[in-house]
Amino acid sequence: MRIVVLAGGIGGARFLRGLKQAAPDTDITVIGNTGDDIHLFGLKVCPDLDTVMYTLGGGINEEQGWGRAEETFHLKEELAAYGVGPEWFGLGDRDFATHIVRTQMIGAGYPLSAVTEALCDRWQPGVRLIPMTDDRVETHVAVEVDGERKAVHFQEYWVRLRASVPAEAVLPVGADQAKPAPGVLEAIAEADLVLFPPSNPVVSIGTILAVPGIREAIADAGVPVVGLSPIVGDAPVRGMADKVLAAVGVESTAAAVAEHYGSGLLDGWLVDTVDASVVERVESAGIRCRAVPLMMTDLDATTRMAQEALTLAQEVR
Ligand code: GDP
Ligand code: FO1
Ligand code: CA
Repeated sequence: MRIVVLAGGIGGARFLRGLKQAAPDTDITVIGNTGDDIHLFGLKVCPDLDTVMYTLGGGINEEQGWGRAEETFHLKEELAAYGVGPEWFGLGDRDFATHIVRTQMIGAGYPLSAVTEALCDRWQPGVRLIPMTDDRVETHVAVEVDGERKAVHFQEYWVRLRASVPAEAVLPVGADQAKPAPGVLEAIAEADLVLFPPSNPVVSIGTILAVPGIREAIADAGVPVVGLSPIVGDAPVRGMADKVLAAVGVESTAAAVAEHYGSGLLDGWLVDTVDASVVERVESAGIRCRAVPLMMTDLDATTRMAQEALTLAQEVR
């Protein structure tokens, strides 16, 4: 069996650990979001790709959910001593090595997809990880700060501003001109199943779907497309999904997110048991829906979530 998963960072990565356990003999291709990518100190940083790679490869900081375990910050401190920022973005010493290798390879002419494959040679994530595109895409967020309307990089919105100002629009800059990375459309065409993990529907999965050709390939693949809600009890489990959903005019509920994807894309949708009352609403939108526990508290719970997604896929087939 071949499964394609569209993934952001923490939500996608943690779900993938459960999926690997639930479907051990399965060929899993992960299409990773690169809209969060940022260039800092001359280096290209790919937070969502790295979160998937480190989480599945055993190098993640488990408590934080991003960055390296056993990290130190000497380099950041030395840069700050020279007055070189930004100080608001925490790049650790171990993590820096990944960005140096990536940037060096890109400078030597390798596309991001080839670089990601090379980095994964070390981490052995047990899935094939492909960036959504080799082209530069950067999510920007339109905000109003002190009466001035401006667009800031997604990382500035989330990490520096802590999503404390309303997001008025979310712009995947460059997405309209981007091409799917080599292997992306092929993996979708050859898949038996496409899964949307409980990743951010706007700035993770929404950004991947904004790359021309990807949404169409999924809709045309003729295989079940099953998603898991990142919204539980009308709020994101963590992060700022409520803020960016508001920016695209979608309420922060498990049902509204399913309707936002729509029955043209989604065949099945899992909501948490606390949201069981929305099952009928989702089904009346033409999407098969079940309520099951959706909190990824540990690997066993996450594995059961992945099993539920596979069971729902059988039903909608
Ligand atoms: P990010 O790129 O690091 O923000 O990660 P993703 O986009 O992959 O996932 C973020 C989403 O994961 C957030 O909207 C969270 O609500 C969701 N999430 C995190 N942990 C859980 C969980 O245990 N259960 C569910 N259902 N969603 C979760
Ligand atoms: N998140 C933070 O909240 N603060 C940070 O300083 C920070 C640094 C960072 C460095 C590398 C990396 O791969 C991720 C990092 N993140 C940090 C997480 C990241 O900003 C976001 O959680 C994701 O991009 C949201 O999807
Ligand atoms: Ca992300």
